[in-house]
Amino acid sequence: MRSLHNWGALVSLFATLAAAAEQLVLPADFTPPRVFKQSNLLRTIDLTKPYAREIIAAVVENISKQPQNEFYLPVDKATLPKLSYVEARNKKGSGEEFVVTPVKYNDDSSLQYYRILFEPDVPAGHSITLQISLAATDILVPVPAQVTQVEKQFLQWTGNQYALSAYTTEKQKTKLKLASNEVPDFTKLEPKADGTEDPTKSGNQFTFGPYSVVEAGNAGEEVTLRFEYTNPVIKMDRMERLIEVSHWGGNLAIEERYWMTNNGAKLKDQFSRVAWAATNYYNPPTTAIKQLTFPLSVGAKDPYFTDEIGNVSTSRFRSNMREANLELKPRYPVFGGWNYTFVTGWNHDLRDFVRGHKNGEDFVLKVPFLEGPKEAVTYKDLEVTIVLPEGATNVKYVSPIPLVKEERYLHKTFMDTIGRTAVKLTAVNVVDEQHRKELVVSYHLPQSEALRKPFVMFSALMAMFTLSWIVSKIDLKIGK
Ligand SMILES: *[C@@H]1O[C@H](CO)[C@@H](O)[C@H](O)[C@H]1NC(C)=O
Ligand SMILES: *[C@@H]1O[C@H](CO)[C@@H](O)[C@H](O)[C@H]1NC(C)=O
Ligand SMILES: CC(=O)N[C@H]1CO[C@H](CO)[C@@H](O)[C@@H]1O
Repeated sequence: MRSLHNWGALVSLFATLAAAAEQLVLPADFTPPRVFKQSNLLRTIDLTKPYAREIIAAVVENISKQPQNEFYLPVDKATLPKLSYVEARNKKGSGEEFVVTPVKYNDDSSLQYYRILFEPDVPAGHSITLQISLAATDILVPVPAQVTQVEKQFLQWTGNQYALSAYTTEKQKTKLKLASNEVPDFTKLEPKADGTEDPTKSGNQFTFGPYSVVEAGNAGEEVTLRFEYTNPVIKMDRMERLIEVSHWGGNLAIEERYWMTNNGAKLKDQFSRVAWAATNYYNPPTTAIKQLTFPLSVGAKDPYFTDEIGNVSTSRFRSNMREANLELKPRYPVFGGWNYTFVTGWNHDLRDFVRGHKNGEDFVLKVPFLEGPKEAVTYKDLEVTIVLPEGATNVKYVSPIPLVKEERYLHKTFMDTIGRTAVKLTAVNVVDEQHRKELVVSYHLPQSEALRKPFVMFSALMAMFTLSWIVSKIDLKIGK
């Protein structure tokens, strides 16, 4: 096992993370102080995948007399449970990430807040270019809700004319990028002051605005767009990923359990195998889930794919020095409203993922938090469990995505004596953009523990041997 040299950097990383994870509680009557104004704001909403990705770039000016570092982002209460992540960074200069913390204040308020902490402070009279990125799942609704096997599928987005803000915005516009050019319905607002229409359309892009001064808290009118979506809306209602570390076997085993659903327009009428076979011939785009391709880490081996019925033989695995692609074909095309549950798994050499300190007792595991298919997909409930060897202590981790829960327990399997140290991490509303982000886990494994498994195996073998020797010495013959 190769050793890790920058151990100090790792230790300080864990310390910083613990500090950032604290929660922010504010009084129930909290309103963000009006210490900033936004002189220019551009909101870009990307609807090319079955979830919404929003980027807000704004020039934020400190209009108070003191340096300021707390910026508040309002979020609709209804959107809150659908949010996947909220990130913020300084778009100019070094581009550093700011710490973003959800605010706990008044559950009844229709607006909730995230606090973005500027580091360093913004001096009075100065401005910064703030970039906020966020994603939300379950925002796009199929309209109509049901289509036949051969009809087109349309998704509808509903949102606000203006970007929601806790500060006055002097100038702003919103750009939407849709999954296709075919947009049968969209909200037409009053023409702008210069008589041009609002929104303006160019291919699959729509632009609302530009608008002049909008006061804090004014979201404008509700706007909707309905556009064709030619791909399936793949949603994992639940996914459980098990990462098992075995020092003794030098193996990293990964197993994933999926509860998949197609959240697109539901299939109207009976499924026609004849019509399906006919379309299969020229292979047009379909809103049914026909295949998932998992780009695994290089070196993946021994893959398997099973469902309720058993092995699924229509999978393909192509692996070489540069890539390892696992193609899984469900037993049937998964149409809108249909479910499919399956299990897949594979192995890796442990040395590709674990590094040891030169003392031989401290280790760091670096592994993707989740891998998942290359198709656009969202995960409602995601559970990642890391099972470490027996006797592993002082387990610390850095998660690349926000978590809602952490559990630690002992996982017992065959030939284990005290049970293996396991950590179960739960996240919600995870989106495919978060695939392959790395989870870092550090742990202590005394050398005496490394010998536990072989010792247990050896003792068991010895006991069996002794027993059979004793048995062979007993004279079982009847009479002489
Ligand atoms: C499933 O496939 C694996 C490997 O291809 C094989 O070892 C196993 O026996 C199969 N199981 C069943 C139930 O067919
Ligand atoms: C699919 O799964 C969801 C969530 O687990 C469930 O609510 C729904 O009833 C299932 N649909 C079918 C057709 O089995
Ligand atoms: C005290 C102070 O300098 N306030 C300034 C904050 O920023 C705004 C906008 O740049 C200025 O107009 C204020 O004078």
